[in-house]
Amino acid sequence: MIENVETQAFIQKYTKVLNQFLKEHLPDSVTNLSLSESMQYSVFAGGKRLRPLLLLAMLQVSGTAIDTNSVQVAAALELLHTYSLIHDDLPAMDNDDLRRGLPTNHKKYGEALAILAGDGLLTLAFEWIATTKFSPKVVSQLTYALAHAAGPAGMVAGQATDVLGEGKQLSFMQLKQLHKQKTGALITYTAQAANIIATTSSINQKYLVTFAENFGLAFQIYDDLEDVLSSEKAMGKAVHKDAEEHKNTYPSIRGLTQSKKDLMQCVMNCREALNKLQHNGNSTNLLQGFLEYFQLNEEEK
Ligand code: GRG
Repeated sequence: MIENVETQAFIQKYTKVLNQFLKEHLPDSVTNLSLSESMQYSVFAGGKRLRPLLLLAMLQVSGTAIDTNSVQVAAALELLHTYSLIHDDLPAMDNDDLRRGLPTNHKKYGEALAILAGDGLLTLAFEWIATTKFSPKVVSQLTYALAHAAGPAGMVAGQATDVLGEGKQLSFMQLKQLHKQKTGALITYTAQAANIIATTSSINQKYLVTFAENFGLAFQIYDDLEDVLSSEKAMGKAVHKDAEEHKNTYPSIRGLTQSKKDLMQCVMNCREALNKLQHNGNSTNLLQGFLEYFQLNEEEK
């Protein structure tokens, strides 16, 4: 899907590194076999590893060598992301039977174990950050930023607004805030974490954050658009659910044409942030490649 050769090679290399890290360390971190199976099921169900890859790519762009400690933080972020999807799919939330073309965790293991698998992944993410060999200062900054992004001032707050807003029409500003928190906060963390870990001062950190903020919003608008435009087969999950469930989405509030323009604006903001980094002497081609994710195919344009 991604044609940028540098980005493609990076994704290929580090997806392997991340998967290997997860395979080596996840089973040892869980002492109950059924819980372990349920956690591993969702972690290895075919996720793109987008957030950890972005974090590692940002480190590379900032001129910091990627070592095992950074991979451990990136893998922790994937654990946390996986928890959010397991809980999001539960009957009390989105009530989804399919994710990535496979039965959702609660469909396969039952609701109790799915809730516990999510709880386990969330807490283990913080354990993995705490046990890196980074300095206590870096560990504490990484921990605070992740708790803030994922918790009740970030992703959990966004999810609450989403669940409680079903059937009620949110204003555009409220929708933007919801998306920023529910999906954007964890993606913005990739830049915050890279800035905390970075050992060089060669990068203007605020542009990396601007890139990630716009990437996060673009990611959710794209997902909203795909729910309207794509088929169930292509998505690996049920589609057209947002409209059926009267969910607050970009297409429902902004309309299809304006949503596509909003998506393009976010992508342009990402490009602008990268251009500013480029002016400061950083090679940003690797991150440019990640923007190809937002291309709509011919029928969707
Ligand atoms: C349950 C507290 C709690 C939060 C859930 C992120 C989230 C909050 C819900 C997901 C809702 C959703 C489907 C949003 C669309 C964008 C999105 C986060 C898609 C899934 O992320 P990908 O595409 O997943 O990175 P993969 O399958 O690649 O891991």
